[in-house]
Amino acid sequence: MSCLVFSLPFKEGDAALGNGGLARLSACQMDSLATLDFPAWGYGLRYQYGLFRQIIVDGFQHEQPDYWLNFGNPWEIERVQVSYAVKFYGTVEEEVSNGSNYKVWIPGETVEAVAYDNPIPGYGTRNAINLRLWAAKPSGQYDLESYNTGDYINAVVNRQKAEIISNVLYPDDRSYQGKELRLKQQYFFVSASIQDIIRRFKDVHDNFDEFTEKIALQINDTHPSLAIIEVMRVLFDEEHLGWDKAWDIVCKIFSFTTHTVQPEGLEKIPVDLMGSLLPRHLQIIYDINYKFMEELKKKFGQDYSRHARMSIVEEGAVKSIRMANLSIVCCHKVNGVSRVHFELLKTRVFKDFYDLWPLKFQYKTNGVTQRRWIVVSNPSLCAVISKWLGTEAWVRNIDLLAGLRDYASDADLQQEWRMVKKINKMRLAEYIETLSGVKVSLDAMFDVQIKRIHEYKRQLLNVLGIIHRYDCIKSMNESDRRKVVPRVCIIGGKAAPGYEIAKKIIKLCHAVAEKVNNDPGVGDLLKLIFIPDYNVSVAELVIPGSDLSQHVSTAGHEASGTGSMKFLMNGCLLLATADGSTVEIIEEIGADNMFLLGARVSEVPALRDQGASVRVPLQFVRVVRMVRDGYFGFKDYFESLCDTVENGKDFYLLGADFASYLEAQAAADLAFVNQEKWTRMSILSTSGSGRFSSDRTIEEYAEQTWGIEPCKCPF
Ligand code: OAK
Repeated sequence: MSCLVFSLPFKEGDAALGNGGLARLSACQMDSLATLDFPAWGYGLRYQYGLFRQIIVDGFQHEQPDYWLNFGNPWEIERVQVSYAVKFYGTVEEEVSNGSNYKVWIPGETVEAVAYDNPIPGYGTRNAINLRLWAAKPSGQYDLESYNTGDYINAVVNRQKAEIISNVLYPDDRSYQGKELRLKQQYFFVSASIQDIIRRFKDVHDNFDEFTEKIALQINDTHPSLAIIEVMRVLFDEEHLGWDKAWDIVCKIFSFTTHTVQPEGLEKIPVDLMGSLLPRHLQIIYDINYKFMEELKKKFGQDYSRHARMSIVEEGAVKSIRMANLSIVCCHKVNGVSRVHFELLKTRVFKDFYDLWPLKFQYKTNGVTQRRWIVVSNPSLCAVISKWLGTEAWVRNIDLLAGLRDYASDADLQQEWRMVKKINKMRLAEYIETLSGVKVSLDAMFDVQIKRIHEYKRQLLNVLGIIHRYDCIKSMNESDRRKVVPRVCIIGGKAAPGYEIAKKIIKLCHAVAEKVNNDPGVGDLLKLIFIPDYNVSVAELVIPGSDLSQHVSTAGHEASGTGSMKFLMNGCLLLATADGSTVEIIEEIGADNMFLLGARVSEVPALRDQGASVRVPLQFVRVVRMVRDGYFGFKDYFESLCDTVENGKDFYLLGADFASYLEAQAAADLAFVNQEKWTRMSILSTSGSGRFSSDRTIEEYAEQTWGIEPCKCPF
């Protein structure tokens, strides 16, 4: 049995408080908010256990807890004095005050939320903003009943249960299982944050007249969307502002960004669960929905199927609250994260809502921060860029990167550029050797796919392509072999613990690597490395050392994708489908400077309709057969994986795109042989990456959605 555990040589581990692209996007946006002097705060949960650590045993993924606070966290400031009581369960009663009836929520359980502040300093400015994370602690009021009845032991045990709420991050970023603890986490986070926002506002204001001018709240996907209902509850039930005034405020302060494409990926909370945990919130949701349905009737008459599609409450075997519908109804803006995503929202995912409120819908193409993804992770490239631009100002003003375009063919820059890449490849090669024992050639093309493992992201397409390459090399004569461009194929990513097929893809990577890497007849021409425990620190090492990077999701499935932007900034060439933000990347750097493949968004439905009769190349049939026949071992285990791409079940169209994938790979080989051409393409990639800085995204949000301006620190 072989077991691989490896620690990166960095000074501290990641605070892995998110699953993937969605959370990392927020981190980039916080850096931009601080650097651009915006007065903004972020809120989140201080999980004791972040995303699991992935270890690989005999090629299989195993999960280990990530107790990241083991050695303390020097960057956070515990604010014991900033804490709020968060209520759960209980009943709703009526109360008369000043001649009016009000609802009062009598909770069944109360938990304390304690603030931990994580200052985020801007770059080149004195502005620092705050990321406030909440930790759950037992409340003084917790289970008073047991104390009173003398059940001391039970009372102490129950107090400890409170802490469970912020214990662990759910590691599956997409499936919604209607778990009570997850809903508890969401409300805990939301309630504490809203109490904090209102308290901070009330510290300097006597009434709510200026609330909508001072506060803008951005809902990052639907996970915090209960915040909308919480503000409604506080303003209506506790502040007694009246329904219309409270509703007006809510609609003005909240905006929503959706980060998904699949309608089936949208979050739904079972009504029974909501009613038991948050009884008053469920009533408010029903009231909002009732008024919304009345509005629909006025607008569309008796079109009941439209009403049913748009309703916040979904009827069915499990009656549920559709959190996306709730967010759209209550927010003044609904944002997509790329142009393709926006088109899909308008025409498919939220078509009914777009027909009703076209002006609500917008998009802000995602971006990443150059300060982390170039300056911190690639200091050598950073130095070369500053030297050739004659300034470091691009670190705050990314548009200046375009100035590199003029030197893309300059022999001196090209030489320095290649040297930087070599240094980064050396670093990566050392890392690979330490963790896997495999020595890789620096002359080989480092071809990388690192991201969460998902069927739609098609790591399987990559592995099948590697098998094809291996098969070709095996059948070549000596003179043909000499023409092969050596490749080091690197794959990394975590599979959700319960995602069987994703775990099989990881195992297949290892099984193929075992065969290929130990085949003396192949040698340096092909190596396959699976990098375990992919995380941000690993990305910082891998991205600068990559030549080519793959972003090959089936068109129409990746809302944006931000990994591609990090590679682009680091001068890696992209091998990609026209999906998510790649479509906009093509516009910036030109299709000639990348390797495009696959069906386009508009072609996918027709291909799917063809089912088993879709045209699939023989090479595809052959490589799948090799896996099925046990060429890489584990014949029975891989059978269900092969079934996902054959016999009319190839939903993600690996077979249909395979020929095009191989062509794109061949074009990459051809370009790599001509190092001048390759380096030019690489420089043009970096110089064209300016649009994909989170600084631009944040400026767009500030102007078009939040209506805020920079607020420079006066000292
Ligand atoms: C996860 C759970 C629910 C909804 C969305 C996600 C998610 O991770 N979405 C990802 O967001 C990124 C940031 O916008 C995008 O770049 C990815 O394409 C998208 O999958």
